[in-house]
Amino acid sequence: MGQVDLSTHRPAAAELARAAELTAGELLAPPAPARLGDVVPAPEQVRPDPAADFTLPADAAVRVGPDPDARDVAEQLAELLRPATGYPLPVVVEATATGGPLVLTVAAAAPPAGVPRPRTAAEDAASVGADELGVEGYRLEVAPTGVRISADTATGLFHGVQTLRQLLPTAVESPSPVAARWVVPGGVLVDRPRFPYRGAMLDVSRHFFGVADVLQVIDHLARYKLNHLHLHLTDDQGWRIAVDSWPALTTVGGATEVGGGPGGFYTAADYRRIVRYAARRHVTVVPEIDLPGHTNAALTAYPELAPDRVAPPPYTGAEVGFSYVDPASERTYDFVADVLGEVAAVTPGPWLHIGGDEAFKVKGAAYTGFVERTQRIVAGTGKTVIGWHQIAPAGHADGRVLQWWGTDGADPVTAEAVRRGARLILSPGNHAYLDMKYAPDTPIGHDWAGLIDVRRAYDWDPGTHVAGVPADAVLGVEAPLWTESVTTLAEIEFMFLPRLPAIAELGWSPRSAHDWAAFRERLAGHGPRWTTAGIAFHRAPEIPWPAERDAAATPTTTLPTPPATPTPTG
Ligand code: TNX
Repeated sequence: MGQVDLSTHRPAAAELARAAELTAGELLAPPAPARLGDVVPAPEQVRPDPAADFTLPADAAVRVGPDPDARDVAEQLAELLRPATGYPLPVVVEATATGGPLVLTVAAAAPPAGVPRPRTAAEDAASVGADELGVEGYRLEVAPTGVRISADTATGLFHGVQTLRQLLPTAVESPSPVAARWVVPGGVLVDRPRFPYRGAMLDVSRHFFGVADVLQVIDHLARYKLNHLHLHLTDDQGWRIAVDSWPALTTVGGATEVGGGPGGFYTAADYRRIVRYAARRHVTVVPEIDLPGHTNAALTAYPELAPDRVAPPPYTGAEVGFSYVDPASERTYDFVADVLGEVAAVTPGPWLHIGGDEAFKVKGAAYTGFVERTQRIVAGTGKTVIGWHQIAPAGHADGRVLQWWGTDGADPVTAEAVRRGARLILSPGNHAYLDMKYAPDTPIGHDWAGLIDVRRAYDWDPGTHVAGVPADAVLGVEAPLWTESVTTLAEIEFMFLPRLPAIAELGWSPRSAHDWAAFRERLAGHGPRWTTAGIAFHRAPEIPWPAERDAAATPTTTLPTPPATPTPTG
């Protein structure tokens, strides 16, 4: 565009708007139109129709049936689109959703006439009918007249909305209005997850992260169809969840963190807010109370739980394995029952995680006896127990789940627990541990399980990873982030992105879609999206990020400080 001298020429508002639109068009138009399959995690079935692209009109409404959960997803779609488009996007509730630019429907409605069903040879083999979408699947149809997302549940609709978000131009991530053509590539996409449990863990004990940070983390999970947030709430360095019957756990046990900072904790109201925010995004919170080891913070508050009944000093280092509650004391089981009872009562999800890792000083029968009794306490709360795979030697408990963090898939003790009925969540330390450094020069993180670049995070198969464990015993995958060296939300994002989407794809996409070359291309487009949304990430050299104005100035090892993002609400 030519320069305009504003001192002599006062353009009318319409002219300015037009100029802004042209500039935005130049800056923001993707080099090539988005393709229907350009989604992370990769969808199960994609049938593009280049003749069926759709452009969102400024007067579009979001139409939805009366189901309250579906209405809420429609609301969230509108909330997602309003900031960048500047369009009003009212949500219109109809008894039977008819046509229109944006339509969300729940419950196996037949697809409208004229929209082709997927039917390539590969797709035929695993073709999903409208009645087989399951509890999380969805169908997204893009025609010139509109976009329709249909699912059997509001959760399926929510995942469909996340897909639609990725199919819109990058500028949709802008927190303020952008003049752009909001084009969605035409065709039909049918999608559902490979595994029911797809998660990430945030350690809020080693460093404490406030509610606002956790809500942002939930948003990152939801984008990639991860449906569980595991909160590691207690450890040696801090107890982070209020327990009414043992109040000093937080007032005394929550007062510091690694490095000696002030720590912090969640009140019951804080925790409820996290749970509610997650639920709205179809994410289940999994609380972990790590027992019998990793309990120094609890012992500082209640020395009666310590084997020698002496309060240890607060711990602000990063060693593991030295602390434990006395497995021979009845008082310990009162404590365990009270804590797990209260945490269960504020947790709507089905899971309670009891830790069980690295209790090096509680050996043999003392350890398995403690775990078995704690498993019974969990069952008494009505929840299903999860523990780190160290609990494998303890007796089976109904439905129990082991979270496997080994680095060698030959693990006969875990395989034996699976034969006795346990299911596995896979978090292999050398692929899924997001506290591992990317490369030797990564400024934060560990390397005890090796370096984990994006390819290493991506290149493994949860269905076959542990010898003797069949795919149907695998509940899913989880990417843990331990935070001994992670202190801010920007650092969380730096370690999460771009590896979290790799783990998300392993959990969601069919194995037949696994393809590193295609994944890195699909992932590349997310860099500009994160930048536009003010989200920090690691510019991993393996990913062909599109050129950005400041790309050359950003070395791959720095921790970018993102622009201030609005505090999430709701
Ligand atoms: C091992 S993995 C731990 C944590 C540490 C982590 C650091 C597991 C269940 N326990 O206590 O934070 O290594 O990578």
